[in-house]
This record gives sequence, C-alpha cells and structure tokens, in this order.
Amino acid sequence: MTTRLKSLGDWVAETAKLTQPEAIHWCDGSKQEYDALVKQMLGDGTLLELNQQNYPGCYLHRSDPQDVARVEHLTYVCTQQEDDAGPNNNWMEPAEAKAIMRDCFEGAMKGRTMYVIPYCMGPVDSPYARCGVEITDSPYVAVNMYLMTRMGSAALDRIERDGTFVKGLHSIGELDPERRYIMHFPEELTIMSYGSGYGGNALLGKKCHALRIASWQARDEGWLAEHMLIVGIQNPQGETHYLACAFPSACGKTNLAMLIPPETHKGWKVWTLGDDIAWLHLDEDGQLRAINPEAGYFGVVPGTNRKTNRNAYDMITHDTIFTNVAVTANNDPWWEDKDEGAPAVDWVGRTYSPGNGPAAHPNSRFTVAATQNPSYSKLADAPEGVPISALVFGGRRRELAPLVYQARDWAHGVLVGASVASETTAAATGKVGVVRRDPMAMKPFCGYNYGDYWAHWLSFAERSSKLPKIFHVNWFRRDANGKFLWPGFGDNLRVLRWIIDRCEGRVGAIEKPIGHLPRPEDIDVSGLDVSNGTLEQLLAVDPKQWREEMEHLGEYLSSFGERLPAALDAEHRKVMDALG
Ligand code: GTP
Ligand code: SPV
Ligand code: MN
Repeated sequence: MTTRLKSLGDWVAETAKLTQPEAIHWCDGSKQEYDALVKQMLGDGTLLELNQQNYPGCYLHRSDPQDVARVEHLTYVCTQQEDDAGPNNNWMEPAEAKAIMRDCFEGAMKGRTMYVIPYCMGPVDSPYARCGVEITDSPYVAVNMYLMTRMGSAALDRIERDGTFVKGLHSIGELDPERRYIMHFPEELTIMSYGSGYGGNALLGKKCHALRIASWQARDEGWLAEHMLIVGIQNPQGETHYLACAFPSACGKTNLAMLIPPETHKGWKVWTLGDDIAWLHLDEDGQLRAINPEAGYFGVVPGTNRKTNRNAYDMITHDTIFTNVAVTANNDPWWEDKDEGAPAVDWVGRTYSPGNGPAAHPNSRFTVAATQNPSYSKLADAPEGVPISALVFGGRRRELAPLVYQARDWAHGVLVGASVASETTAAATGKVGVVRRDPMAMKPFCGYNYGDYWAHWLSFAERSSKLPKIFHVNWFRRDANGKFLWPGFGDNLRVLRWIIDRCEGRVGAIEKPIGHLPRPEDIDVSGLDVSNGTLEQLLAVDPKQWREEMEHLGEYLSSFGERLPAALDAEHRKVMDALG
C-alpha cells in the first residue's frame, strides 16, 4: 500500500531517507495485520502471553522501567512566538527544536521497520473528525493505535479526500530519559516524539494530536478539544442526558464514564461515549455537541475490581494489552486492589517482594477497544455526536472542594474550570500527591496560552444562549484519618442526578459565594453508609480556606499578564468580594 496523496507520499519518503529503516509497512488496520504484529512481538519478547484460558487474547508489555508515564518537563509547544505557547507550556524556538529532532531521528530506524499509520480521530464519516498519520518504529505503538483509533485503509481514504492530515513522527530511540522529547509544532500540524514508548508520549493520536494540536485548531475554528469523558445517564422514565466531565489524569474519568448504578437505583442505565477526550462543537441551533475522537481506552489498571468497576473488570478479561502489571503464579495479570489472586512476578519481571514496592506499576494501563465495554453507546459512532446538558469539572482534593457545586452562569463556569487544582498522580513522572493548578484538567494538554484559551471559552456565551450548565465535583475529600468521605464509583450517580435535576430546573439549591450547593436532603443517600454529619462535611464550604484558595488563584491568573481576559478577572473579583 502507498498513497495517491503527494504530500503524504513525499513526507514518508523524506522520513525514510532521514531515519533509514530496513522496511516500510503501511498499516491497513486489518485484524490479520494486528494478529501478525502480536505474533511478531511475542517472538521478540515485546509482548508476553498471559493465561489464554482465563484471559484469551490478552498480552503483557513490560516497558523500560524508566519509561512508564508522560514526561511533562520534556514536552514542548514550539510556536513562532513564545507568548502563543504561554507560561503553561514549555517552549522552544521551532528551528532549534527541529534541529534537535533531526539529530535524534537521523538513522534512528536502522535495522527496524517503519510503520506508517493513517488514523482518523472521530467517526470516519463525521464532519467533526480529523485525521493524522503516525510514522513509528514501534510495533507496540501500531497495535495500540489499532485498538485506540480508527486506523488503516478507511482513514487513508479520508486523508486522501481531505488532502490534509496531522504529521506525527515517533521513534522509541534508545529509550534514554536524557534524550527524550515530545515536540509539537501546532502552526505546521506536526508532532515529533523521540525516546519513549509510553502511551501519552508515543500514541500520537491521543494527547499530542487530539488535545494539544486539536486545541490550537479548535481555537482558530470555534470549537473545543477537551480532556473530558462523555457519558449518557438514562433515568427509569427513559430520558437520557449527556454529560462531559473534565478531571485531571488518573482522577476518575474512565470510572465515571462506565459506572454501574447502585442497587438502590433500579431502572437507571449508564452509557459510555468516551473516557478521556471530547471534541465539542456548537451546532446550527446553538446546542453544544460532543464526539469522542478515540475508539478505545488506555485506562489505569490499579483499583479496578468487581466492586469498584465491574464493567471495566469484565471488559479487560479478553483481547486486551496490559502494560506494566504484575502476574500471578498461573500467569493471570494482577494489580493492587484487584481483590483476587496474588502477585508472583512484579511489573519489572522480578519475583514479587513487598519490599520492592507495588507489584503493578501505579500507572500500569490496559489498552482495549471501546466496543468491548458492556456499557458502550452506539452513539459513540454517530457522526453528529451527542447533545451535552452539563459540563463538569473536578479534581482530587482531600479538603476544600465540596462534593458538588454549580456555577452561576457560563462566565462563572469558566472561572470554576480555571480554578481546578488537583493532587498529582502517577500518570506523569514527578512527585505524586502534591496539589497543583490544572485548569480545565488541561495543564499538560492545552496547546496554547491559557489566557487565550480562557478567552476562547468565554466567547461561547456570545455564540449561543443554550449552553450547558457548568458544575464542579470532588469525589476525593477525606476525613481526619485520611479515609475518603464519599464512597465514589457507582454512587457518584447520586451526584450526577442532582446535576441533571438542576439542568432540568427540578431541584433548588443554596447560594454561596463559590456557587450553588445542594441542600443535603437533595442528595439521595438511601442505602448508603453516609451519615448526615458526613454529608454535611462533604458539602461544607469553609470561607477562610476558600478566601486563601481564591487568593492563590488570583496570583496564578495574574501570571498570564495581558493575555488574561478581563472578564475572567472580573469573575474572580466577584467571588472574592462575595467571600468578604
Ligand atoms: P487518565 O486515563 O489518566 O486520564 O485517568 P482517568 O481520569 O480516566 O482516571 P481513572 O478513572 O482511571 O481513575 C484513576 C484512579 O482513581 C483509579 O485507581 C480509580 O480506582 C480511582 N477512582 C476512580 N473513581 C473514583 C472514585 O469515585 N472514588 C475514589 N476514591 N477513587 C476513584
Ligand atoms: C493521561 O495521563 O491523562 C492519560 C494517559 O489519559 S496518557 O495517554 O498516557 O496520557
Ligand atoms: Mn487522560
């Protein structure tokens, strides 16, 4: 297979000249191709077979132990003007970045196969979908792209029709953390990634394209590319509301997107549209609609069990690639809080010993096609996407942020999104558990200056009078002993119900300086072991703590200088004044 599109053919030829692969393989996206790549990787040890009776079609990949997460300090946005990337991104002059990358890629694929992967982010027949081509020397990347995107011939057809695509060049290089770069050139719709095989660094359709490059394009074209799950909540009367929710990495998107209603909630159904990324567009009627650009999940494994997420637990029992989990004595995959079996060999391949830390890496992941999800919504394939009733922001906060609150209006909602802060997780290298500002859960993914991004968000109010309502949630508030106050997981539906009732004008609220809060009696805790006192604690807003928080937020917002929209500053001042 080659291509009729000259720009693509030329780029592949140029890249081959630079990287000097032994062979070039154009991926057609067929099951036969996937099977052949798996077989090849089983042969060279890149994949290990798991117990095929218990886990048919499941394989384990052990990454280099120094290559287990996104590397934010090595991720750059290379725009002509530094200010366009903003203080929220690492910036490098494009010519300098390209020189570094040329040096890295020169001869990088010697003796290896170069895979050319045409992919489509979004349903191939959707006007909202966008395509790219990833060139990589990693067959692990190729099989992950097969599970995660619409990849191969159909995507190539569309690319040839559109005549345009995002160029993504990737090589695992030497897997040397000192020679690792994830570079973005949004002005040229180009990505170059070197030295890592890990998901977010290497599967270029995901964070690099569908968030960093797409957010840039979305600003120019009037839409939004967000780090959001998309979920449909169907009540016993058969009405379905769609919500898009932005939580930082490893803060519960996959789990919320496929939650199972609690026992007390007979007749409720939850439909998964997406678990990580949403592309949001206004339609002709001013309704915000969402598509999920992805076709699979790259999800956090630890913590998944029959009680927390039965859907995910069942989904990953077949045709799944596991990365960096442990294995049991009978070669089943194992992870912390699996609640079944025991680890025999840890994620790096050593005999398990508690002294070496967790058996599975805290950021171990599963890769699986979305269609394997028991709660998969067929509308995930609808070209026009689904109408969004509410946008929900959230973070992992042991204190301060209440279980849920609602923004007064769109502009205040943008401030609420901009105020997201969260304890860091193992999804990125660096310290875990430190609170950092993560506006809209996009700190690692916004491909341009946050000041401009907030202005873009605010501009939606001028374009539609039917925008979704905006909320903030926190499932992670803890008591003095460090215990979670809220049961979370399936019981989060109880909070989503309040959110939907607010959207429908079916329930009242208490007005506070930070926004509208539920009256405790409006959160249905039937059948739960949550006392009135605990619920009050979950909904408590401490004015002194909040004043401090808002002061910090003010300092942070000011760091964007002239690019900070005056309207956002004004929203911030309103809340400060209300807090007194
Ligand atoms: P990325 O894929 O990194 O963007 O993460 P994500 O937001 O999809 O996070 P995910 O749903 O995979 O959850 C990450 C971790 O949080 C897992 O270990 C979950 O078990 C845990 N978690 C998810 N939801 C809840 C919840 O409601 N309460 C508590 N306590 N933990 C949760
Ligand atoms: C995240 O870190 O937010 C992820 C995993 O969803 S990765 O694709 O590696 O970015
Ligand atoms: Mn994510």
